[in-house]
Amino acid sequence: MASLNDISNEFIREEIEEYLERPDEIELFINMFAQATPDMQDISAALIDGDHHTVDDLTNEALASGTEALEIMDDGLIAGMGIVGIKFRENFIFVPEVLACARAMKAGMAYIEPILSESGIEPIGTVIMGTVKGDLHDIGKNLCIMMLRGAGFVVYDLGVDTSEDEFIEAVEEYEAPILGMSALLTTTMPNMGKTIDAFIDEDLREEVKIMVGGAPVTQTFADDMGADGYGKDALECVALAKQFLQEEPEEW
Ligand code: B12
Repeated sequence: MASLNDISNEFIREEIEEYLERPDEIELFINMFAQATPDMQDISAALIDGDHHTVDDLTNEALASGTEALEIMDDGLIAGMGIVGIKFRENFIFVPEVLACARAMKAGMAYIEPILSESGIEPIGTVIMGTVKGDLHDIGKNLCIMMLRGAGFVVYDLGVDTSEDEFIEAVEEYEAPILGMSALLTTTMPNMGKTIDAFIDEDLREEVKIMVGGAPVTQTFADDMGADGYGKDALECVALAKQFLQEEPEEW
């Protein structure tokens, strides 16, 4: 196991010492940042600080110096957002600060997205993605979309606060064989199940494979509501979508 001193960035060391209390989370984040390069730690630090200008500059510089887009996304942006999430959960920071961090994350993602989407491969399938009704969280969904596009999927993004009818209309309009739903709130998670029920009511459930995700969602929850798959991160989202292509649902 790594120790705090294995993290070169002083700001991140202080953040871990000051705001993390659970031993499992302390260990997780020390290990995560200790294996990240100093440049990636700097990106995380700027993101945690809500400094979108610095995230913008550092992401640009890291790409120019040859760092892989995926490494920047995982070790820089997502790692930093993990600390932000804990500080928010424990009421050390509030919505305005989190929004500043989300803006910083978006500044970095603006460079990453075109690279991950630019694979130039033939489209392999169509996916509809959206955050469910009542839920405005879209960072994770957008990461999934970025990775799906990078893997060759055509993705229609319905955005946030998406109603059952909007999901159904999009699946019908684009004859999409795959639907992905995201939820970050325990109060909005049931809307995934309601959407699945709405597909059943419309006699469309057999036409589409449905995957779900978002921090509070679990495999058990996904199974209980009748989803075809659950993914814990953007890589699993892509793996699921590819797996669904192998098991093509009924033709439109
Ligand atoms: C950023 C954030 C916000 C931002 C959202 C900005 C934005 N544009 O998204 C703002 C400030 C607006 C916000 C608002 C609120 N938030 Co908020 N937010 C967060 C925070 C800190 C980070 C979420 C995030 O972006 N994570 C990073 C991404 C990369 O992770 P992710 O979303 O989980 O996505 C990954 C996977 O889950 C998966 N995935 C995601 N979707 C999908 C879909 C599919 C199909 C698949 C396969 C995989 C998949 O892949 C993604 C990439 O790896 C979380 C804390 C946390 N730990 O999650 C709280 C959190 C989700 N928020 C919370 C709360 C309470 C709120 C508010 C109600 C606060 C308030 N009082 O107003 C409001 C709700 C607004 C609303 N109606 O939605 C709570 C939810 C608690 C609960 N049990 O329900 C959390 C957990 C914080 C906490 N208190 O602990 N929030």
